[in-house]
Amino acid sequence: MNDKKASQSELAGIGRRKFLNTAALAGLTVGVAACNDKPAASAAPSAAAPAAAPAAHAASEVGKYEVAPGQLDEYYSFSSGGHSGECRIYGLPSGRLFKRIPVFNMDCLVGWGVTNESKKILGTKPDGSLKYHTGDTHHIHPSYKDGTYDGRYMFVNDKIHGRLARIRMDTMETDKIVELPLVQGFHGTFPDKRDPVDPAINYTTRVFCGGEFAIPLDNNGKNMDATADYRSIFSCVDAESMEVRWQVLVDGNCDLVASSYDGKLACTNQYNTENGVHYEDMMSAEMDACLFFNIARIEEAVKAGKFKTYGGSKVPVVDGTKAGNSDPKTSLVCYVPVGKNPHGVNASPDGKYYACSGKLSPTATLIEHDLVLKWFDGDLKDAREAVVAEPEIGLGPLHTGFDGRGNAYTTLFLDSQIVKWNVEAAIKSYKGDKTAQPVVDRLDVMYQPGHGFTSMGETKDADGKYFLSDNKFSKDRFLPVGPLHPETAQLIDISGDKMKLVADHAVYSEPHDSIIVPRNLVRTRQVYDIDEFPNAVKDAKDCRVERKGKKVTVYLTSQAPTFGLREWTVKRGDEVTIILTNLDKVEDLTHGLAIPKYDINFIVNPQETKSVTFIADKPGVYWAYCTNFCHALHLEMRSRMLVEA
Ligand code: K7E
Ligand code: CUA
Ligand code: CA
Repeated sequence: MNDKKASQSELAGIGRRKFLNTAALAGLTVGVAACNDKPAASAAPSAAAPAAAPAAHAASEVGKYEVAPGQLDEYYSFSSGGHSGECRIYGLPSGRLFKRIPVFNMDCLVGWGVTNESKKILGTKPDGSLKYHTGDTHHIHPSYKDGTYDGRYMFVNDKIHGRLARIRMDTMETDKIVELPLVQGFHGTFPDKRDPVDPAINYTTRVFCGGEFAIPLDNNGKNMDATADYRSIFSCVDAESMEVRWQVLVDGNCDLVASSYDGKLACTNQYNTENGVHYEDMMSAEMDACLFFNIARIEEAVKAGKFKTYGGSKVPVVDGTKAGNSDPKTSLVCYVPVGKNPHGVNASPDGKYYACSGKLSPTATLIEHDLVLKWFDGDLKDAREAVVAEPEIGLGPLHTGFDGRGNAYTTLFLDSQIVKWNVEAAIKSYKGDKTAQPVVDRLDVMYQPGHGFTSMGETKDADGKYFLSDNKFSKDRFLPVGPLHPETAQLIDISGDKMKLVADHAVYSEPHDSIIVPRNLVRTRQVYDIDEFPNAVKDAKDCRVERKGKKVTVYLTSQAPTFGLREWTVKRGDEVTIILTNLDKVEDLTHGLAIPKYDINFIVNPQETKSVTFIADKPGVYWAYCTNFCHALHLEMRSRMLVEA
């Protein structure tokens, strides 16, 4: 397969298959069955056969990618956690898991969803209970400055409830969550990289969000059968305030999202041009689209009052439909036709191109940034003319990473491969040059890759060292652990001509997209500043119980190996708020507080303050104890809560 002399159609691995037929589609819908239809060299994963082990390199070489005890990883990888609702931090190349960041989920370890502070971020109902307990994180992207990561924030979507969360990168904790109006299935998200108009703003101030599922705009149960009126919405959130700035009504739907390096455009691939409600309707058209949003024009339209509002939301919604945008010179949105049911759109690090993969077409469509701008100027007859290449690369292409050396790496879900293709060769081939060979390498992965991404590949500093393939199936790659398998994250060295598989990392379900960032770009703090918390209990001497009617506040500190109060007394029926400040200043010295039968469990990191509120409805003695091993006398670190009958 990897022989340089292999013909391009062999390398492309598609030959007879062209566009997917109905049988292959049936295979797609049942998951992995379609992977039987693949070249002989890439053995199909069967239930038990560990057949497809890569024989490409010696075991000794694999050691090169290990990180010895006491040594630090070269890269961080920040990963979404799918329907776990969280995000994770790994080290690369080791694949070691460092941290799970609770975002939309509840988390016992840190008390996310337990403390008052986290509940406020997550959002509550009028009775103070959490509005949602679930989330589905797919795409995680940091804020930018001058085309690369600035280490301030990461943004991540919740597909289920249509929420966007922000994670502070100094503490790696979620600090804001916003719910998008009129949106279900918020899928792709991407921060902008600079302002479209003001050159001084060369950093992220907006976050773009693609709404995948079309719904009635007044979703009040009165118009559910009028499916032709269902609409999808593209949203823009302010990166600082995390308020929704504006939204765009589109024809069809949004899926993944990318942003341009010059700040002028955001784009989303669209698999449901048909506006179908059932899956066969969504696959009926031969072509779908990639939509480009003209950010400056949209914001002018909002300023000029050319918007509507829907369903009780106050957010301005501009018209991005084809009917409302017939003249390119005033259009807010450009619809570029691409292969059937695309999945994924990625901007190349040089800012020139967007790769939009076919999924149901064995092609990647390459769209040139400047030509889209030309269309908006009225200088391109047809939006399709913005397409500069459409190489046939294999079956089920999804996501594309770039190496900064002119090559693209696309995951092939159905072929269970990564295909490396050369951008310039693809452009030449599209122009009719028969000698141009777009596909330069392919590598089997185990199995069914979803996202693949390169080190720094979504910045202008793409370094071309690693590609990580986040695979959806792992089957025979790890010891069996019952019906739910781990997923596989396969690390591939892309620094040479040939891709080299160098590690299999088992990861808990289910990562979608991740990024790989050199360690020097991430600057975290290990100890909080006590003054960041207005309710901090700054001295053990300040520990006390204050009562106002039935409301009782317990001021508490922790300092290994004691809490500031040996016991505290409340009355049955009191509303009790415990404020706990960790006075320890030593790095890594975290304490916890758990109260049996009261469902309280949270941690306080060095110099951090958190609080919980509950009704003392059960009289008796309750040992409030430290959960986080902190000291030789950790087990002795406990106080009594006395609830009088
Ligand atoms: Cu392909 Cu939600 Cu990015 Cu999953 S999406 S893989
Ligand atoms: Cu404090 Cu354990
Ligand atoms: Ca379609």
